[in-house]
Amino acid sequence: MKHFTSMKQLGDLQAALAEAAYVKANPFADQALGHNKTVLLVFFNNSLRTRLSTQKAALNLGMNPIVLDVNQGAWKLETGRGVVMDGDKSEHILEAIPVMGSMCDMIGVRSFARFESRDDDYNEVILNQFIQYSGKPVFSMEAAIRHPLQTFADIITIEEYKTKPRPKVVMTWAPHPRALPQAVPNSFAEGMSMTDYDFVIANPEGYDLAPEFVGNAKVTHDQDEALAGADFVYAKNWAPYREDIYGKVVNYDMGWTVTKEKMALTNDAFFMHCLPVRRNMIVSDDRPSSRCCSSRYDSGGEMRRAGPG
Ligand code: AN0
Repeated sequence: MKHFTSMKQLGDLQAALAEAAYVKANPFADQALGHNKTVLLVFFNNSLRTRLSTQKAALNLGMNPIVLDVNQGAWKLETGRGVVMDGDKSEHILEAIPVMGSMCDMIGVRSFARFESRDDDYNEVILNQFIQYSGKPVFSMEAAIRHPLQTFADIITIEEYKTKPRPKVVMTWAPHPRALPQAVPNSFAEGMSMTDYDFVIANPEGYDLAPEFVGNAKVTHDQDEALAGADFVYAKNWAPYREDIYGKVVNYDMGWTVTKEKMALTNDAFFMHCLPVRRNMIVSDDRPSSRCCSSRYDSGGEMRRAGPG
């Protein structure tokens, strides 16, 4: 059975990009594909863009989407093994998943890193139970360590806006008040390794991503050096991967916020962010000289002058 949980499972990236371009140009061409098929979208965490765009994609393909917000209206699910269920969780995930599987033909799952155990997060214990027990093809709508739908949309956007064959793409860490998962930056780095772009990661000391995701990418702790000559600036906060500080906010350095001055170091770069973005934390409102692109499916590639408001 085919699952989609990592960029690598896309196979040939160029073929996937060509197919995506076709689907964007002909959104209703495959209306018959999903006839009488149901896709269940299971959210353990909040979502705006993924929730809307995945439902819209399903409708465009003639499928029936069912959305389940596990924490709002369903029984609270226990996910650990051997737990005495005397707390607030009424049902075990082992009973819930087969029911979900029986009601649909494929399942999308959003389950963020919990930062309780690095091993549990990096072993994708929630997502893998859906793969094991639902009996249906599973796709990730951001799981603990990867967000391939986001990355695929990001690469489509870069392909649409790049003005040279091998643009310089800089993914820079930026400050945030809460610990955010590594899924988006991990997948972005994984996706970049499938392209021939000039890819650089800039992050403070202690914030290096897991080596399996960094791969052969250039990593620097000097943001200004990374931004020099960039064609795309991809800003993102993530919490540390390092074992002793895993999932903790140990750096709040506003010197890493992407500002107008920082963007002036670039080659008039496009600014990108997966959203939601905290203004004047990740990126300042005063970046009007830069260009912005937002990359989400059917709104993908939308570009606007980046003024405040
Ligand atoms: C999530 C994250 O950083 O992984 C979702 C991004 C698409 N962001 C927040 O929780 C704010």
